[in-house]
Amino acid sequence: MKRVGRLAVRTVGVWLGCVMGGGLLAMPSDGWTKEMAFVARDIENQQAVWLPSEIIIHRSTDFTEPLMFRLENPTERTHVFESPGLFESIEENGVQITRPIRITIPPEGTEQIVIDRRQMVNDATAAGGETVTYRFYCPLHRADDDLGGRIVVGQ
Ligand SMILES: [Cu+2]
Repeated sequence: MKRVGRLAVRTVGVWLGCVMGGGLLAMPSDGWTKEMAFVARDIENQQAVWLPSEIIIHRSTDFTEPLMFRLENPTERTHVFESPGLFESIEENGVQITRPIRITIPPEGTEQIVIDRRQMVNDATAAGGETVTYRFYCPLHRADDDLGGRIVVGQ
Protein backbone atom coordinates (compact mmCIF):
# COMPACT_ATOMS: atom_id res chain seq x y z
CA MET A 1 0.00 0.00 0.00
CA LYS A 2 2.98 2.30 0.46
CA ARG A 3 3.55 2.04 -3.26
CA VAL A 4 0.02 3.12 -4.02
CA GLY A 5 0.24 6.08 -1.69
CA ARG A 6 3.26 7.46 -3.48
CA LEU A 7 1.68 6.96 -6.85
CA ALA A 8 -1.49 8.70 -5.80
CA VAL A 9 0.54 11.70 -4.75
CA ARG A 10 2.32 11.71 -8.06
CA THR A 11 -0.92 11.48 -9.98
CA VAL A 12 -2.36 14.44 -8.14
CA GLY A 13 0.80 16.39 -8.77
CA VAL A 14 0.71 15.73 -12.47
CA TRP A 15 -2.96 16.49 -12.62
CA LEU A 16 -2.55 19.79 -10.79
CA GLY A 17 0.17 20.63 -13.25
CA CYS A 18 -2.23 20.06 -16.10
CA VAL A 19 -4.93 22.10 -14.44
CA MET A 20 -2.65 25.06 -13.97
CA GLY A 21 -1.31 24.73 -17.45
CA GLY A 22 -4.75 24.57 -18.98
CA GLY A 23 -6.29 27.16 -16.71
CA LEU A 24 -9.12 24.80 -15.79
CA LEU A 25 -10.77 24.77 -12.41
CA ALA A 26 -13.36 22.04 -12.84
CA MET A 27 -12.79 18.64 -11.26
CA PRO A 28 -13.29 15.66 -13.49
CA SER A 29 -16.50 14.03 -12.37
CA ASP A 30 -15.36 10.43 -12.37
CA GLY A 31 -11.84 10.56 -11.00
CA TRP A 32 -8.48 10.34 -12.67
CA THR A 33 -7.91 6.67 -13.00
CA LYS A 34 -9.62 3.68 -14.49
CA GLU A 35 -9.51 0.79 -12.05
CA MET A 36 -10.25 -2.82 -12.89
CA ALA A 37 -10.75 -5.35 -10.11
CA PHE A 38 -9.73 -8.99 -10.10
CA VAL A 39 -10.64 -11.43 -7.32
CA ALA A 40 -8.90 -14.72 -6.53
CA ARG A 41 -11.16 -17.73 -6.15
CA ASP A 42 -10.22 -21.20 -4.94
CA ILE A 43 -11.73 -23.98 -7.03
CA GLU A 44 -11.62 -27.76 -6.98
CA ASN A 45 -8.40 -29.81 -6.82
CA GLN A 46 -6.42 -27.17 -4.96
CA GLN A 47 -6.55 -24.92 -8.01
CA ALA A 48 -7.42 -21.26 -8.14
CA VAL A 49 -8.52 -18.72 -10.72
CA TRP A 50 -8.74 -14.96 -11.02
CA LEU A 51 -12.17 -13.55 -11.81
CA PRO A 52 -13.60 -12.17 -13.97
CA SER A 53 -12.13 -14.50 -16.55
CA GLU A 54 -12.35 -11.87 -19.28
CA ILE A 55 -11.86 -8.13 -19.28
CA ILE A 56 -12.19 -5.91 -22.33
CA ILE A 57 -10.17 -2.73 -22.59
CA HIS A 58 -11.12 -0.18 -25.22
CA ARG A 59 -8.22 1.70 -26.67
CA SER A 60 -10.26 4.72 -27.60
CA THR A 61 -11.66 5.37 -24.12
CA ASP A 62 -9.68 3.43 -21.51
CA PHE A 63 -6.30 4.66 -22.68
CA THR A 64 -7.18 8.26 -21.90
CA GLU A 65 -6.79 7.72 -18.15
CA PRO A 66 -4.20 5.98 -15.98
CA LEU A 67 -5.10 2.31 -15.73
CA MET A 68 -4.94 0.46 -12.43
CA PHE A 69 -5.64 -3.12 -11.45
CA ARG A 70 -6.92 -3.94 -7.99
CA LEU A 71 -6.06 -7.51 -7.02
CA GLU A 72 -8.09 -8.94 -4.17
CA ASN A 73 -7.37 -12.21 -2.46
CA PRO A 74 -10.22 -13.07 -0.08
CA THR A 75 -9.06 -16.69 0.22
CA GLU A 76 -6.91 -18.33 2.91
CA ARG A 77 -4.02 -19.07 0.59
CA THR A 78 -1.43 -16.85 -1.03
CA HIS A 79 -2.03 -16.31 -4.72
CA VAL A 80 -0.03 -14.71 -7.50
CA PHE A 81 -1.36 -12.58 -10.32
CA GLU A 82 0.81 -13.10 -13.36
CA SER A 83 0.15 -11.66 -16.81
CA PRO A 84 2.87 -12.29 -19.40
CA GLY A 85 3.35 -9.36 -21.76
CA LEU A 86 1.88 -6.81 -19.38
CA PHE A 87 4.02 -4.51 -17.26
CA GLU A 88 3.41 -2.49 -14.15
CA SER A 89 4.77 0.97 -13.61
CA ILE A 90 6.36 1.54 -10.21
CA GLU A 91 8.55 4.10 -8.55
CA GLU A 92 11.82 2.81 -7.17
CA ASN A 93 14.26 5.13 -5.47
CA GLY A 94 12.57 8.08 -7.08
CA VAL A 95 12.79 6.61 -10.57
CA GLN A 96 9.82 5.40 -12.59
CA ILE A 97 10.46 1.87 -13.85
CA THR A 98 8.43 -0.92 -15.39
CA ARG A 99 8.55 -4.62 -14.67
CA PRO A 100 6.59 -7.70 -15.71
CA ILE A 101 3.38 -8.22 -13.79
CA ARG A 102 3.84 -10.97 -11.22
CA ILE A 103 2.23 -9.85 -7.99
CA THR A 104 2.03 -11.95 -4.82
CA ILE A 105 -1.05 -11.30 -2.72
CA PRO A 106 -1.22 -12.80 0.78
CA PRO A 107 -4.42 -14.29 2.22
CA GLU A 108 -7.09 -11.61 2.60
CA GLY A 109 -4.75 -9.10 1.02
CA THR A 110 -5.29 -6.53 -1.70
CA GLU A 111 -2.77 -4.92 -4.01
CA GLN A 112 -3.14 -2.10 -6.48
CA ILE A 113 -0.84 -1.75 -9.43
CA VAL A 114 -0.50 0.84 -12.16
CA ILE A 115 -0.34 -0.64 -15.63
CA ASP A 116 2.33 0.57 -18.01
CA ARG A 117 0.10 1.73 -20.83
CA ARG A 118 2.95 2.53 -23.21
CA GLN A 119 3.54 -1.18 -23.58
CA MET A 120 -0.12 -1.78 -24.34
CA VAL A 121 -0.21 1.07 -26.81
CA ASN A 122 2.88 -0.32 -28.54
CA ASP A 123 1.34 -3.79 -28.74
CA ALA A 124 -1.94 -2.37 -30.04
CA THR A 125 -0.15 -0.29 -32.62
CA ALA A 126 1.87 -3.29 -33.77
CA ALA A 127 -1.35 -5.29 -34.11
CA GLY A 128 -2.90 -2.70 -36.41
CA GLY A 129 -6.66 -3.04 -36.31
CA GLU A 130 -6.56 -6.42 -34.57
CA THR A 131 -7.26 -7.01 -30.90
CA VAL A 132 -4.44 -7.87 -28.51
CA THR A 133 -4.91 -10.54 -25.85
CA TYR A 134 -2.98 -10.97 -22.62
CA ARG A 135 -3.44 -13.97 -20.35
CA PHE A 136 -3.50 -13.90 -16.57
CA TYR A 137 -3.51 -16.65 -13.94
CA CYS A 138 -2.06 -17.77 -10.63
CA PRO A 139 1.12 -19.70 -11.51
CA LEU A 140 1.01 -21.47 -8.14
CA HIS A 141 -2.42 -23.03 -8.58
CA ARG A 142 -3.34 -23.30 -12.21
CA ALA A 143 -4.05 -26.55 -13.99
CA ASP A 144 -1.65 -27.63 -16.71
CA ASP A 145 -4.28 -27.17 -19.40
CA ASP A 146 -5.66 -23.89 -18.00
CA LEU A 147 -4.82 -20.90 -20.17
CA GLY A 148 -6.18 -18.53 -17.55
CA GLY A 149 -8.26 -15.42 -17.97
CA ARG A 150 -8.02 -12.96 -20.83
CA ILE A 151 -7.51 -9.24 -21.08
CA VAL A 152 -8.58 -8.20 -24.55
CA VAL A 153 -7.56 -4.82 -25.88
CA GLY A 154 -9.86 -3.74 -28.66
CA GLN A 155 -10.57 -0.55 -30.59
CU1 LIG B 1 -2.82 -19.32 -6.36
